[in-house]
Amino acid sequence: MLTKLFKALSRSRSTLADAFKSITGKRITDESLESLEEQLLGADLGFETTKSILDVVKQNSKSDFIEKVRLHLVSLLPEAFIPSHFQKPTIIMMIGVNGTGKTTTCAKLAHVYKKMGLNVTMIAADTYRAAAVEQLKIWGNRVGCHLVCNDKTAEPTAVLFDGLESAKANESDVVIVDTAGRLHTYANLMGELAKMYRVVENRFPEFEMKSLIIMDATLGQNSVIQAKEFGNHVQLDGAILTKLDGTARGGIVFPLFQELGIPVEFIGVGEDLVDLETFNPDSYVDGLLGLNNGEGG
Ligand SMILES: Nc1nc2c(ncn2[C@@H]2O[C@H](COP(=O)(O)OP(=O)(O)OP(=O)(O)O)[C@@H](O)[C@H]2O)c(=O)[nH]1
Ligand SMILES: [Mg+2]
Repeated sequence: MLTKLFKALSRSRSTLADAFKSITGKRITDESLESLEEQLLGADLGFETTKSILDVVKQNSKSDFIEKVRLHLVSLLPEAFIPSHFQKPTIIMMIGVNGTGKTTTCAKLAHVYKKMGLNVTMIAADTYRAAAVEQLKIWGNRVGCHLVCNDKTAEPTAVLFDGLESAKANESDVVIVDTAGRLHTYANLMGELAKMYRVVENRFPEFEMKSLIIMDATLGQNSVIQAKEFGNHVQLDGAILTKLDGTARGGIVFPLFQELGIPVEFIGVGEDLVDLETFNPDSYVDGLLGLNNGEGG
């Protein structure tokens, strides 16, 4: 059976698989390596990863290099993410630029944790975009989880405070906070994010906090640049890569980890509640290379 991730990676796979197919079983020449390099860069693997793959191909040109490439790619990625690995009740701040999929992903994530039997609260702390709260309310109903919002305030920190009080009273295990889309250049919005973090640190020490950057994979290298800029302002503990189903840029996961050291935790593979896959390097690489139907070796 084809996994959802494997299907979502089909466009990325066609670029990459074609690139490797074009040199398999042939004598490797400078021209063929150049063409491979071009295709790998085109799939957003980034310069460093591309260069290291070319080295593997050159060293193994006489053998079946695909297996070597597979092992090499897996070694460049973060370990498989295990959602249940956390000690204390956890707050997950969902941040990123406009339209990357933050609100949708809040709901998908709530669904993942709820299915694990955990008590989940979502906090609608995007007080900027009209209808943002309404959007999360609809998702909250579908997930069937506790949702805290306040249409009457334009102060995200106030919503966060109320939400955390409520999550505490409710004995929530996981609190997912939807925030407004912002660019690193919006100094006031970045300052506001820092303020929200301080509220958690100072007033809710019983929670562990982590922030995830939600990145739109269709933006390719630009999404890595955005993440870098965000990382200059706030601590980033992980990333969720969305919209993998609509892009050939699945290679972006490599520069994200290689250049920024931000591990991917989940992958968005569609617009539904169930379209979120826990990141696993073996399945991901298999999906990119067209091996094992994406079932991870
Ligand atoms: N195909 C696909 N679409 C997605 C995915 N994740 C989100 N979307 C779509 O992307 C669009 C934007 O999603 P939102 O969740 O509203 O994004 P946001 O980051 O909250 O947007 P702002 O609050 O305006 O910054 C919606 O149409 C979603 O359905 C995904 O993994 N795959
Ligand atoms: Mg939103």
